[in-house]
Amino acid sequence: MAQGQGDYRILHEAALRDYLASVADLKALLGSEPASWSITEVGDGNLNLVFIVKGGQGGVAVKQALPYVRLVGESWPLPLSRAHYEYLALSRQAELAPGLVPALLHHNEALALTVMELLEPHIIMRKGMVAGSQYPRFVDDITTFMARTLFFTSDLALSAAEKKQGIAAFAGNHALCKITEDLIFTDPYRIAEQNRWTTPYLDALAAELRDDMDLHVAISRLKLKFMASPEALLHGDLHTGSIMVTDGETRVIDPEFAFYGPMGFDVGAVLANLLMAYFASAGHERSPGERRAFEHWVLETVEQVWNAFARKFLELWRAGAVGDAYPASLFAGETGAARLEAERQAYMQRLFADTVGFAAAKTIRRIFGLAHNIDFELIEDPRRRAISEARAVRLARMMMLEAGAFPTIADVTAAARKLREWQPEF
Ligand code: SR1
Ligand code: MG
Repeated sequence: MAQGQGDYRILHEAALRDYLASVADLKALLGSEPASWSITEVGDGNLNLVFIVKGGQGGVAVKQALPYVRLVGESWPLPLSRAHYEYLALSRQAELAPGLVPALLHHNEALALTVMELLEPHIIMRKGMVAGSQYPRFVDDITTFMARTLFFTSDLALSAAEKKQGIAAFAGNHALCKITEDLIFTDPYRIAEQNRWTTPYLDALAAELRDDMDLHVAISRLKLKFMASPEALLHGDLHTGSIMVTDGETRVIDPEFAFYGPMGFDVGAVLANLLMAYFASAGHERSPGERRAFEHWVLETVEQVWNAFARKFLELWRAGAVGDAYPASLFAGETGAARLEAERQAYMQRLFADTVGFAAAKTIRRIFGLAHNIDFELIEDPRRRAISEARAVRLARMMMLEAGAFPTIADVTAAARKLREWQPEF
């Protein structure tokens, strides 16, 4: 049956039960009588409804886009088409990074609804990190995910025509890009109704962000790069709330912000959220030094994420760059091979600089913008929270303004380690 936009309705529990029961494969997968299925709404993100449905045989996760931003309400409409782009991105990521995204079971375009494999006993990585848990598989999995999804959707691996078709397929997701353009690259640096921060401790810092023209130039350069550099298919919102983990598995979820953008935006998102978890950790301590082992692991992970990502990306490039960029015919012989290798190194150096800048932007938005994260929010004492946040912001400002001071990832972790001991005066 053809389904148009008019067929959209929000499926709450009863309607969802009827809908799932009407899809033969899902009914069989869940097993038992539909009336006995348990249906629980578990969405704690900012945009959508998410249900866990369990039957006698099995379970599924169901995600439905709302026609507005859940966090704010109906006053902020948002296109349902984001469910289409999420489905498209998940399908592509499943091809490129098998086993690292949830399996897709069903999609209904008109209902903006997707049914996926139920990830159990996985938890949202951010929640695990607030509790101080370490994830041994994370580095290898997330770097495989990023290296493969970014490399294979770039001009290094695709023909110019394929690449442009990819850009076109995601170009309509501009409303989600606009959220990022506003909430990450603009609002934290100006008076905006929806901004918030830990007041009164961070009031002065918030005012500084609004007055600092060097910072305004730096964030605007990053914004332009985000808007005008379709290097590869990005996840677009790759924070630790978009990653589900167990000790042995990692799954990347929620790519509704997917579009063709600068690679450093995804890599920077991962690093920023690890660094925020690091700074927040002091606020979760019940006794001094209690979480040192966890904090050591987080900084080690920051270093390993960049190093393993860069290694894997370069391996893919060296092994089979059949894209239209850097034509093999221009790099023949020993001299050509040496020049191409030097160029690869230079490319990674530029990507690292982008990554550092985007990581800084992703940090500042979580402390002064609309959407915060539980790493900091769950620190109950506002002064302790502000201390952790001020340390993260100080590092972020340095990363944005003094890019030259961070030629390697070890320079970032060294600065973070030092700032962990800094006591802001408030
Ligand atoms: C209004 S949406 C706020 C944020 O939630 C998503 O997770 C994205 O990070 C977005 O910026
Ligand atoms: Mg999300």
